[in-house]
Amino acid sequence: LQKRALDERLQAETIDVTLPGIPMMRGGKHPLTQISEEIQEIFIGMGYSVAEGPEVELDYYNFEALNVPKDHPARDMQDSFYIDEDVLLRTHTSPVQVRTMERMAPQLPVKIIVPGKVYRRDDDATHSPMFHQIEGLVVDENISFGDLKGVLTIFAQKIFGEDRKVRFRPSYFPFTEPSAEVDVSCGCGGKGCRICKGTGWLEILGAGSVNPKVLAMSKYDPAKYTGFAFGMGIERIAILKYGITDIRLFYENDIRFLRQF
Ligand code: 2U9
Repeated sequence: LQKRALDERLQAETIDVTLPGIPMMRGGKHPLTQISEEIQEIFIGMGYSVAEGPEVELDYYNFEALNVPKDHPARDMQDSFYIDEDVLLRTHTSPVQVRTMERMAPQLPVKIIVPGKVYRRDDDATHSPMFHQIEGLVVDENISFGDLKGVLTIFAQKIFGEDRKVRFRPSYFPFTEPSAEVDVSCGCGGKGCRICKGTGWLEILGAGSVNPKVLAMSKYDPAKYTGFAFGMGIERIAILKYGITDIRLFYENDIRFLRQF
């Protein structure tokens, strides 16, 4: 009886080991990770080191040390999420540059890029309460605005294409003086398209010479040293590079979007 039961079970539970298996879906890097790594590689190739720091920051490092005191109107554009009076979610990665300068002074050169998450009270098709930035900082003897132009021209051409042009428009940031918004020429060649909204230019980042007040607060003598800094949103670079229409697509994890990259 036992043998018969076993034989019956063996018959019933036969597995056809020649049937094809269930294919596994292969994962890939998120488009923001891909772009971030691509940007980092470009600057690493020009001799920059990568620095990182906390996302929960002191008001001092996020604002005060960057020449944005408590009553400064620039705070309106970077409204944050406060933990208490002195602690907040960082609104840019700039506090990491300040921390790095404090730690390194008086060593030279400071030549870093800082990737990471940042937080602002913003929420629509082109703004998210959390987004990603890469900022850069160079401090040394004889650093000029010309050096900044050279570095950012190489960067724009490596990310968007060697045939692209860049243009610098005067702007204002409390931490840089003079300051500029930087545009790259559009892939449509100036004919005007959906991505450049007919202008032929795409705004890709902000930059400038480091404000001497900021250098002094972080222990570098502005009479001896100069520097430049720049900042960009990684989402914005990806949106312009791929013609993406809504920033929220990056965070919804819809496989139909993600598998296109
Ligand atoms: C130090 C000194 C100067 C960083 C800079 C910008 C210009 C800038 C924006 C681009 C789009 C932020 O993501 S965004 O909204 N950033 O335009 N950022 S200069 O300047 C610094 C940083 C640190 C010590």
